[in-house]
Parts: sequence; structure tokens; C-alpha cells
Amino acid sequence: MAENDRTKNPNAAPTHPQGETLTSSQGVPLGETDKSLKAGPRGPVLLQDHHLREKITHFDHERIPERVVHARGAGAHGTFTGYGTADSICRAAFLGQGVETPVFVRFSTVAGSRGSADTVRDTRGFATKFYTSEGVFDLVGNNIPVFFIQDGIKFPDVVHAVKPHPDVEIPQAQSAHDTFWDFVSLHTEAQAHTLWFMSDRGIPRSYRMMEGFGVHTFRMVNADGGTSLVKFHWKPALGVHSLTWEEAQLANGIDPDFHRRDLAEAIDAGAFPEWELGLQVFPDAEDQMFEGIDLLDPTKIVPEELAPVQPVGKMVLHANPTNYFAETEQVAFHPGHLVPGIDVTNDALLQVRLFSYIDTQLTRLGGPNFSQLPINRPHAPVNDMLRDGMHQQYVHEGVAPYHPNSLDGGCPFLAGDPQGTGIAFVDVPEHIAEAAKERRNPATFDDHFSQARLFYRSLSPQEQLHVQQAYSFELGKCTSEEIRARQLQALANIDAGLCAAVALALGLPAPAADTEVPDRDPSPALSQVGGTWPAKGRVLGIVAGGGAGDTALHGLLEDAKQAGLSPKLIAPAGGPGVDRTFLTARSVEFDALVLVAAPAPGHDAHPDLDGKAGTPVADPARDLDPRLVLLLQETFRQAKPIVLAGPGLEVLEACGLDPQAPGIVESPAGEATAAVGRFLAQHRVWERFAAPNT
Ligand code: HDE
Repeated sequence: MAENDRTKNPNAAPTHPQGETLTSSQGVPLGETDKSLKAGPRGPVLLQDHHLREKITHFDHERIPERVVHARGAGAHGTFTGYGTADSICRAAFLGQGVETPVFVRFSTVAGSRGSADTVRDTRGFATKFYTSEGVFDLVGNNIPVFFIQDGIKFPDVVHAVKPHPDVEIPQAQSAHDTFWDFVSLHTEAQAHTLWFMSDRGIPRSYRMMEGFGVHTFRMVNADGGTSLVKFHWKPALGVHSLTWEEAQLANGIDPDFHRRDLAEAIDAGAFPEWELGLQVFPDAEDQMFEGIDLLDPTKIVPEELAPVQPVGKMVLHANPTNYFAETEQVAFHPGHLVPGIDVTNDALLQVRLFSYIDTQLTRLGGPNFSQLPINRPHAPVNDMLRDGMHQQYVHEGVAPYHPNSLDGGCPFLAGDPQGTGIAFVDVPEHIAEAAKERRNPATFDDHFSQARLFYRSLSPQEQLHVQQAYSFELGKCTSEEIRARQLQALANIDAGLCAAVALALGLPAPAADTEVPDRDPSPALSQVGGTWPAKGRVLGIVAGGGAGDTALHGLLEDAKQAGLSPKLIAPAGGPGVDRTFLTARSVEFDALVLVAAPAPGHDAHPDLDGKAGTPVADPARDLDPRLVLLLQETFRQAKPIVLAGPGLEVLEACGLDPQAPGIVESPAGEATAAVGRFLAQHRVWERFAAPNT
């Protein structure tokens, strides 16, 4: 992809004017940048070389401190359009019908450092900056609706636990280690969140296929001053889908940028990711409870069956960043960036966040003026009377940066003044019941297991199996038997079947529950299995003998593009139109495979030497490339559709695969796209996980 083919942001703030001649940072043209100024050709180098010192000094400071959490991210620009359906509960202008607001979204992992891999098992950040006409609103959420802790004071504890061990700095971007499971098994309020990210939600197929959640309960205010409590939801148009654990592990090695690349390529291909913003709305009752669920407890969800998610607008991401560092790295989110009509609640996790984000940004972005960076600049007029500080960009006019003043004519005015804009941010007055000043939680916060159980029992059998395998893997990597046994005790309180399956894998006895846990109705909306969704942007691997010259192949590629899929041509060796060779292709990249040919082994096929060789074919008379065999075996195991548009079922048989299994289709090339489409709509051939020989 040529750089100038990238889909650029039409809303981008003006950037640094870039001339054609190399200059110093002061704009002085330079005629030499490869040799330093020396005392003669053999040196020494002179202190006088200002260009050298400027170049090296700047280089020395090219990295800014990375985010202590959410260091690894990918961003995109887009537009949010309000439906007007929230008007009765929220006065925020950007939710009004047809109002279009530029947005920048940053998706992230939590635990790993900036260079870590994308498809690790982790929670994902989903942070959105709305550049509204009334100032910036940041919705800084996650892809999981509950959090590890109920009070922000514990955030350093949970983060220290999941980060690499302090002595050897191992493992990177993983929760499968002693310190993490030590903490969550002792601190059982983390169990609901832990179950979510041990499920398939912890390994998303794509950022485009994740839900987003505000997690906390927020308060909304309408034009008459009426208030409601709300929870924010992002619903992806493509549905919520995940990788299998095998795919996730393969991708970490084969393409550590798997999610970042997927997002950028989908946008470049015009398959713009879309989400609907929805609200669960609750009465602003004095006790801030809904159907027995404490709305101030961020380890609890309110099932959609009890409070439906009401759509209030749509977001489309249509442009990649122009510069990763300037935009994705320097963007600074803050849950306290709120606009008139949206306010916070007393959720103790949210309250601590209000302090943390600006504090971290002072160091991360090197001073107090980070809101002046192009990616952070509000699109609404600013007159904050904040002055000076490191990296001040503005040349402020006037002599009276204080209020009230007469020397600058009283400017800036308050929103309510005759000269002001009228609408001001509302800090909703809230009655605080008489209370003691103390470090204590409400009694409702003591229920640590009912929501973990609710989530587990809402999953399909295949998804439950994945959860069992995830716990077995993670605890299997812990070295302390005491920690494993303690976590098994937590699982016993969540679900006896889950506990038994994990105990079996660990070779430990399954304990009985030691806590009485209230039963809640499952929430079918939490399962990822059973629906159908658009297949836009799905990747279709097409195996052919050579380049794209052949007419049937050309037709198939065109059909796939027409259907909004992203076809990738795989051949034994490179050539015109070939996207992947047998050497560079791997199953995890493709959502489905079409075999137009089953080519003979490539010149570089070395079954004896090649770690990529699959299990040898059952019939040695079939001369198949071992890497093609592996591709088919993995694709089959990952429950993806395979269309045979040339070779027959015997190719699968030769690879030791059941040709009668669900999702295997024989079809001419001209109909292959349609054949694959109905499986892609369900994400995977889920039935295949249950097939007897898999
Ligand atoms: Fe964050 N979090 N967080 N967090 N968080 C940060 O801010 C913090 C929490 C979330 O793409 C940091 O600029 C504390 C919940 C996202 O730039 C930091 C607590 C949720 C991102 C910070 C929480 C989040 C961050 C790191 C407990 C989901 C990435 C660098 C009170 C609702 C935003 C930075 C981006 C980033 C602190 C809890 C989401 C250190 C103290 C709950 C998506 O300020």
C-alpha cells in the first residue's frame, strides 16, 4: 500500500507546514546533514556544530514516557451522528438529531508495553474523543462492561499484579503468571472481570468487532434540568467476535500488529467500521439501585434484558491517522472531559479516575499545555485564562487573565452573562445523606460471585469450553500451587462445572463452594453465538497455482471485492497479484479459504526442515505442499469455512480432515463468494467445534 493511498482525515487540524528543503528547526536551509563539523577530517567533533547537536538532542527525546497502562494502541478518525433520541434525557448538543461531530478513537490493550503484541489475552480500551460544538467529551471505556476493582485506590495494586514480575520483568503482556492470580484470588471482587477476559472477549477478532462500555454509571441532565442515570454502550455493526486461543497465539508471533493492521487496512479498503452508541437508562433514585443491582458498583452489569440499550447515535471511522505519534500517541483522554448534559456519579472508581488522567498527562506529555496539541484541541472556541507553562502554543492577547476584570472589558464572560454563550456545564446538585467520614464500602459491594456466574451461565457450550481452557492455561502457568488452589475456590463459588473442569486440567481436587451466592437469570445477549452479521471487511484467502491472470480467478477476486470482502491471493511463490506465498501465509489471517487449486509443492517446501509443515498427508501419492496442508488443517480446526472451487473433497481427506464436516462446500469459483458468505455471517462454523473428530 503506497503511503499516499491512505485514507486521510478530512477533519485534521492544520499541521506543521512542511517545506521541500531540509532546514534546521528554525527554518534555516541546510546543505549537509551526513557529516559532523570536525577539526579536520579525522576530528575531533566540534561543540560548535549546532545542527548536529539539535539533531541528536531531538532524537534523544523522540520517545515520551509511554502510558503506564494502555500503552499499546491504534487510533482512527471518524464522525458521530446523533439520532436525537436522547433529547428527553440529555441536553448535550452532539446527541441532537443529525448533528455531526468529529471523533478520534483509540483502541488499546491494557497490560503490555508499547511494542507488545496485539492479540494477547487482555481487556481492550475503547476511548473516544468527541470534538463537540460545546467542547470536548471523552468516553474512556473498555470492551468489557465490568472492572476489576470497586475503588480506584486499588488500581496500582491490580496493575502491579498483572505487569511483569519486578525481578526479571517477565512475562510481557500476559496475565498467566503468579502475581496476577495471587491478587485476583485474594481480592475476589476481581472475579467478575476476570471471568470476562478469560472468555472469548479477552481475545477479540478485531477492534471493529468489539463492544465498548462506559463501565461506570453516569448522570445525564435534560434541558429542563431533569436527571437520569445511564450506562454507555457501543454496539459494533459487524457484531462481537473473537479469535480462538490458537489463532491469538499464532498471530502474536506471525503478525504482532494484527489488530492495528486490521483496522488500518479495513479503513483503507473503505470497509469503514461502525458502532451505534446506546444508553441503558435508569431512574435517578436516591439509592442508585436498579432491580437489586448497585449502579455505583463497577463490577456489576445491568443485563440488557432488564434495561434495554436504546440507540442514540452512530459512529463511523473513516480515516487513519496521518501520523501515529502526533495523533494516536499524543491523544490525551480524561473521563472528566464532559459537556453540558453529562455528569459523573459518586462511583469511587470513576472519582479516582478524575484525578489520575490529568496527573499522568502532565508527565507523559511534558507539561500542562497538552490540550493545545492538534489531536487534543477542542473544535469549540477556548478562552480558559490558563497561561504560560511548558510548550505554550498560543500568543495570548490582553492583559487581564483573571476574572473579574475591567482592563480586558470583562472578557472572558461567564456563560450566563448577557455576552456569554448561554449554556454552561451543570454540576448536578446531589443530596449527600448524612454520613461518617470513613473508609468503608456499602454492603452490596460484598457480592463478588453472582455476576461472574451470570456471565458464565449466559454463554453457549462452546464459549464455556473456551473459558475452561483459558483458566486451565493461565493457572497451569502459575508456579504456586497455593495460588491455583485459591483460584479454584473462587471458581467453585462461581460454577461447580467450571471449577471441576479446571481442577481436572490442573490435577487438583475441585473444592466445594464456601460462599452462598445469589442466583441471577442468565442474559442471552452476552453470548456471541447464534446471530448473523454483515461480513464487510472479512478476509478471504484464495489459494491458487499462480498470479491473478486466470479468468475464473479474476472473477472470484472481483466478486469478493463487490461483496465487501478483502480477498488475499495465496500462491506457492510470489508473482503479479499474489498477496501471500505459502511461506508467508498463515491460517489466522483468513476468515475463510477458497481453494481454486491445490498446487504442487513450491520450490522452497522442505517438510523435514520447515517448522510450518503440517501433519504429513495420509496419501503420499497426493503431492501437496506441506504448508498448504498446515493451512487447511489449521483453518479446519479454527472452524472456518473452506470452499473447494477446483480440487475435490479428496484434498481434505489427504490432509486427514473430514470432508463431510459442517462448513466444507464444493462450489464453482463463480459461486464461491456467495457460498462462503452465509458462514461468514455467523463468524465461524460453530457446529464444527462439536464435531466428533475435532
Ligand atoms: Fe484508565 N488510565 N484508569 N481505566 N484507561 C489510563 O491514562 C486509571 C479505568 C482506560 O487510549 C491512563 O493517559 C485509574 C477504567 C482507557 O489513551 C491512567 C483507574 C476504565 C485508557 C489511567 C482507571 C479505564 C486508560 C494511562 C482506576 C474503563 C487508555 C495513560 C481508578 C472504563 C486511553 C493515560 C487512551 C488510561 C488511570 C480505571 C479505561 C494512568 C487510576 C475503569 C481506555 O491515567
